[in-house]
Amino acid sequence: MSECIFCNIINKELPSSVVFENDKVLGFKDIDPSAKVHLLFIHKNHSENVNDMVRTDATQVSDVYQAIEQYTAGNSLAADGFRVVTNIGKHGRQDVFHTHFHVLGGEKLTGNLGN
Ligand code: DGP
Repeated sequence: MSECIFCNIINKELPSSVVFENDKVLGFKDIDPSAKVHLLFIHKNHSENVNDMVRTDATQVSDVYQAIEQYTAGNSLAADGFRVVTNIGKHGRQDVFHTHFHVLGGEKLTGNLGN
């Protein structure tokens, strides 16, 4: 087992509800949803946050966004709209230090992006 819970999810050493998978990216349901639909999209290569990801290999950002586009295009999220959020560090309230992109939707979200 890795110390990183999302690496363990990628390696199937921890269970998750997978909604999307290809050779580079995994999408799965957030364990503590903040909206009717709350998914997490992660790259299979570990990085700590999106700044770290860009410094390591910026193409990973497009790998993740392409996966989000492919997943949402196949269901009502793209038609109705959704939000993508990535938290960085303490002030960003990041709790899991494997870069992840929250995909939120399935209902009209609040306009509040702050605390
Ligand atoms: P953040 O605060 O941006 O680091 O968000 C971390 C998210 O990860 C949070 O919404 C809850 C979710 N999460 C934490 N542990 C697990 C887990 O073991 N499984 C799943 N599916 N989600 C998790």
